[in-house]
Amino acid sequence: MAEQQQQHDDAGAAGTRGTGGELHQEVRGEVALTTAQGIPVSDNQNSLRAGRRGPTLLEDMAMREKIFHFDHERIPERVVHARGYGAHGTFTTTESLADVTTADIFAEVGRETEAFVRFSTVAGAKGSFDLARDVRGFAVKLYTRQGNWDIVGNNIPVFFIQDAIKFPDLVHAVKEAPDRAFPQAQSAHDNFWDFVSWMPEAIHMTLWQMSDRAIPRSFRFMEGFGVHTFRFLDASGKATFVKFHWKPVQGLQSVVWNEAVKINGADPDFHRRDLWDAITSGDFPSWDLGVQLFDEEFADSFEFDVLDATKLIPEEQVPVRIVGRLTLDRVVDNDFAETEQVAFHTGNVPPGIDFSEDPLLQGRNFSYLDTQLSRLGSTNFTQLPVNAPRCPVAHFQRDGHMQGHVPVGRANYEPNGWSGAERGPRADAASGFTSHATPLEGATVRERSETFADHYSQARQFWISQTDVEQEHIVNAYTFELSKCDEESVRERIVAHLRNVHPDLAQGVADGLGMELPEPADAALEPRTDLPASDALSILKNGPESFAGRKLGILLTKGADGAVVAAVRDAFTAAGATVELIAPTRGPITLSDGTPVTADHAVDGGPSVLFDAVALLPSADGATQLVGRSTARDFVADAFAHRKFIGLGADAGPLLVAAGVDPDDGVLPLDAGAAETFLTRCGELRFWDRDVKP
Ligand code: HDE
Repeated sequence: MAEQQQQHDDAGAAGTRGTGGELHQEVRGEVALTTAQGIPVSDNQNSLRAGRRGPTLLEDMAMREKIFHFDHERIPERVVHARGYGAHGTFTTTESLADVTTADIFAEVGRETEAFVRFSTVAGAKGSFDLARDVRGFAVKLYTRQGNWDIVGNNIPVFFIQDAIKFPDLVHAVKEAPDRAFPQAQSAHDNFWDFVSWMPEAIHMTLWQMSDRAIPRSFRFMEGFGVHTFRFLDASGKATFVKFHWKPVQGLQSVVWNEAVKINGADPDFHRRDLWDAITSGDFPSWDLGVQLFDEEFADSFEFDVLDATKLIPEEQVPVRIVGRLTLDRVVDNDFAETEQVAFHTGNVPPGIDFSEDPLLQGRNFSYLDTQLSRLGSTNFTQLPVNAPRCPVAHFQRDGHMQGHVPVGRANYEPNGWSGAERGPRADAASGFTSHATPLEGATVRERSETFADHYSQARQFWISQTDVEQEHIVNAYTFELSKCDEESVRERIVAHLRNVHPDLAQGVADGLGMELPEPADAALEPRTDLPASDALSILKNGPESFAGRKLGILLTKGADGAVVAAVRDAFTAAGATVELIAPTRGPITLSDGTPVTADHAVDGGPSVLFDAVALLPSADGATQLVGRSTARDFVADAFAHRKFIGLGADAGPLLVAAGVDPDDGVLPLDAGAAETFLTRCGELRFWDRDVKP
């Protein structure tokens, strides 16, 4: 048998990576099926039984082992952020920060650091849909040469609560109600808004959550934020405060709510499929890492407390300095082994980076390590390939469930009198992790500083920073969510808070709900009205500059004009966009010039919500045929209602009429010569001037 063994081929289809079992047995040139113990299996179809029609024998160890393992395949899902999607990449330092931090990752320009990222929704279960209106997790693990650094952030720069002690209440409130076990993956229900209505500190975050930030078009088109204030430490121990930002090179983009609802039905995996498709097609998404650096003096003079995670520091006040770029260029080999088992922890910071006293961050530093034990079942989860540091690891932590290391030598304690290999590692004050020498004072109290008391001013600042379209979406979102609350008092208490944010917002929501304006809620501190608008807070002011990375859907039929289809396809593909074809059936069809094409979607399974813009290029006969199909009419009506650009082929007119669409300047005549113009207009992504109410 030994001769038949071969070295494990990492790329082998049935292979395993990095878990021992590196040797495969071979049979007739193929990898031999074995049990987990390596015993070759002779038959994987029939269990061992007493006679052809007799009972199965307990002695069938191959079957027992197989079913035993299957029975225990699942592990507890994350208590929040259960639904997520991960990818590998590289972080490249583009600016040295050696003047403010000893962190090795920022020591020199050009340094490359391996990275793993997991994006997620917060409230939904692991199997929930991608386009829930929700905050997105944006967790980054950087395998630095001084150990793992995790920036466990979100796509929104502030949070609902100021103190970690409220986190279980917040999460209980937003998740499905415990008695009825619904609703799933959404905040549009009484429990969530009831909780918020008693927690004015949450109001600022709900403005972000009701904005289109909570329905991103893709993980690729959203920002990430470390949220809390951290510290950088230089060699002398001097601290500089820092906030972390990830800025998508692809620009920001969201969908509209009516579209999100339909995407969840058409493709519940919309976001994960998007990331998978982009990376596997070589269109690697990137984010610039930016830092906002400031000192104690700024912190003392700033209008809000930099330890309060319900506040941000406007970029106009402290500019974001770009110091590196993260590029995701490899999908995982195995979702469970990598994305499900990856364990992030805010406490994972290398020397040169330190925490602040933010009470939310302090609570997180306890929670993340703790949760991994119930999720991954052993303190040895750091040995899993996705969690293992890429730098050497040397410590005296020993044993525990599923210990995969085999430590050698006699010493498992320190200090010891052994020498050489027996002696083991030693701590070093010069190169080891050090904490900032923060002067602290005061008696033990359960009190919050009054510098945390202003709950509305930044909410107002966010509101006035939005474009009209974005404000309209925020009003609609609050109206939708509160209309799902059966308790009138909940609706009233929320609108009472909104009165402290902005009169237009409160009035818009009250009108949408058909209620009288309640009295404003009592405010701990009088809301300020002097904070200026900040353009960085708007999505539409920070959109992309082209259609690159976006998707065009071409609805066509047999006999469609081959020259136009080719011109549009070539123009969009050359610009870095993806083009997909939608036809009455998936089977091959022939275009007018005899070109055979195979559709990517049948029209019933390829609604326009899956695309950023659409072109209608049926033949005259085809248009007549499509007019009779409700899904084709919906394709057009939805694209129009979602304010998408529509390219209109010479014979597509009847389809517009059937969809009830009255063409405007966002519906562009499309022939072979107009492909480039259409592409340029599509770069604006939406025709926001269109006067429609989806
Ligand atoms: Fe988390 N959070 N969180 N959180 N969080 C978790 O850790 C927690 C908070 C965030 O893709 C859990 O491994 C507490 C803020 C992300 O694996 C848990 C508090 C921010 C992820 C946990 C917060 C986040 C988590 C669940 C209040 C943005 C997914 C499973 C003090 C800055 C990471 C797990 C991944 C996951 C606790 C608040 C981001 C239970 C106690 C604020 C992106 O440990």
